[in-house]
Formats: sequence, structure tokens, C-alpha cells
Amino acid sequence: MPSTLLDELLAEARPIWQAMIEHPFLHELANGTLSRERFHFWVQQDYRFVQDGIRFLALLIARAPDEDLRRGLLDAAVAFRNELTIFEEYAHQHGLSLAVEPTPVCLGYTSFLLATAATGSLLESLAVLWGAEKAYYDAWSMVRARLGLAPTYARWIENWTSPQFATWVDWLGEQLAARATTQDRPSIRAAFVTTARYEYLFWDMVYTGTTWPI
Ligand code: MP5
Repeated sequence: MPSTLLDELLAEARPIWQAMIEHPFLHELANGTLSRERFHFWVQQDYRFVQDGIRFLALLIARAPDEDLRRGLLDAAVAFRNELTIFEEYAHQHGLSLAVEPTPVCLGYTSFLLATAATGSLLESLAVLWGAEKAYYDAWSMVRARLGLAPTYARWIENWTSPQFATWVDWLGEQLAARATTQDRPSIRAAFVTTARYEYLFWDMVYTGTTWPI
């Protein structure tokens, strides 16, 4: 499969990707005007997301056909686990409870991850994982370009914009591109677009505080 696959995925998803990067949540975060309440809602919901992200990775590791892929995914699982500590330390410092229910959007997104890993193809799962990681790399890189390593957000900005993270996201994309066949393309594209939509919806959900009606 030519390495243009990744470019094609990003080109096809460009409108939703652009809307995601320009979402008011990220815009306000990057210019320092985001309310603490909104940020704390993201902390609580993203903590839930990362917890399920580890379960998603565990399923992928079990399904990965070779040692190279298994080890790369295992490194990611360790990184995700360390991320949980960032959330926990922040929550502790700010007296914020992390024992919250996932909102409909958070639950929808994580259910999509787990369903793809359990019943989708390995390639679809890699497309979802690459999409989610690339989305956070692009979103937080935009924040870093405008805000630098602002103290409140420094650990998260560093986490998702570090050279190691960038290298890992590229490696993941290469794994996807190298393993995909022409027949895989339609399902990969669908999985990637759904991921991009959920990434947009996640920022929108935390910005608006949208949760269960009752
Ligand atoms: C990621 C995340 C990045 N934390 N939250 C959402 C909604 N999308 C993507 O994944 P990870 O596991 O934190 O690197």
C-alpha cells in the first residue's frame, strides 16, 4: 500500500479535522480564557477515555500478529498508564473527583473503540488508534504553538507534543500504511472518519458540558 494512505485519510477528513482543531474549547484553552469548570470536565471525561484506551490497546496487543506491533502497542499502553497519573495528580491538587460516569459522547466513543477492537479488523483498529493519537498530537501542538508550556496545562501539552510521542504516532501510521491492502481501504476510511467525528464531538461535549438528561 503506498504511503499516501495516511495523506488520503487526512485529506478526506479535513473539514471535520479543521473544525476539531478550531473548536472553541481548544481556542479558549490556547488563548488562556477557558473556564476552569470546563477544563475540569475535560479532565474527568478524558480520564475515563484513557482508562478505556488501555483496554482497547490490550485487545489490540492480543490480536497483533507479530512482535514488532505488539511491542509498539505495549509501549503505548505503558504511556497511557503513566498519563493516568497526570490526571490523578491534577485532580488531587484541585480537589476534583475522578469518580464520574462517562457522558453519552464519552461512552459512545469508548464503546466504538472497544467494539472495533473486538469485532472489527486489525487494520480498522489501527486506523482508529492512529486517528485518535494524531488528533491529540495536532490539537495539543496547536495549543503549544500559541501558549507554549503554560503551567496549568504543561504536563498534558508536553505529553502529547513530545518528540517521543510524535515519533510513536508516525510509527503507528507507518504500521497502518504498510499493512493495509486495497481491499482494506473502504473500512479503514470509514473507521478513520468516525474517529475524527468523535474527536470533534468529545471537545464539543466537554465545552458544552453535555451529559445525561437525568
Ligand atoms: C486521546 C485522548 C489520546 N486522551 N482523548 C481523546 C478524546 N482522544 C485521544 O489518547 P491517549 O491515550 O491519551 O494518548
